[in-house]
Amino acid sequence: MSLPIKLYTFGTPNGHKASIILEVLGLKYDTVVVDITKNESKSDWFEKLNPNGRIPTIEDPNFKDGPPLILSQTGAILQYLVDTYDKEHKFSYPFGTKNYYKTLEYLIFQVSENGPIQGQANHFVIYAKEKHPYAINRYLTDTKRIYGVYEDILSRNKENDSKFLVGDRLTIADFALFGWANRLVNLNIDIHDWPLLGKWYDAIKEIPAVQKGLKVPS
Ligand SMILES: N[C@@H](CCC(=O)N[C@@H](CS)C(=O)NCC(=O)O)C(=O)O
Repeated sequence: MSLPIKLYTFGTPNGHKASIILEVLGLKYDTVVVDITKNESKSDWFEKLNPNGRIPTIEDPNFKDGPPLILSQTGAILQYLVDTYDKEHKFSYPFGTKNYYKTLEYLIFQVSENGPIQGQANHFVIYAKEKHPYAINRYLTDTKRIYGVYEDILSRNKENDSKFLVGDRLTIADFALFGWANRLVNLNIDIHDWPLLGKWYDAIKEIPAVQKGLKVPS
């Protein structure tokens, strides 16, 4: 890889998923701050990159021989980065193997259930001006249910004492979840209420590259 990747981001759980994987893979990247509190994610210039108007987005000028690849949706970003830059499979499994598909399963679980449901919980518990007990209860209950599912996934992975979601190594399924697990505290939920997840969380949080990723944008 020669030129730095551009990361359009803000300091949110989805933004941190992207910065953490870039750090963990040791990739060169430049950060462009998109201040979502000022609605910059809905500005014309940003929506030209991502019609959905949400961070993060990456732009990889090294994409094959053609123009840069512009990519949004954290599931796609994380998959693209390991497919392209983790040729030794330190944080992924070879295409077509059982663990490749299990990683995909839990990555999709994260982006389609964990992120949106916890996001709604955040909205109704923290940001909504009017407090709706029905909505608060519904999304808090489902957020806790989903972390219970992850605890079960960890407990079923007997390789390496249930330390990882899939097989014997950290993958994008773990890093995707970590971005959101790191914000559970905002809902007054302690990840250590699930013993395996608590250990999983503490171990990932100690990784220096993860700590760097969590500080992006500075
Ligand atoms: N499904 C998207 C969700 C991205 C997303 O919700 N980003 C939030 C920040 S965590 C955002 O940009 N919010 C600002 C807005 O909606 O304008 C993904 O996985 O990348």
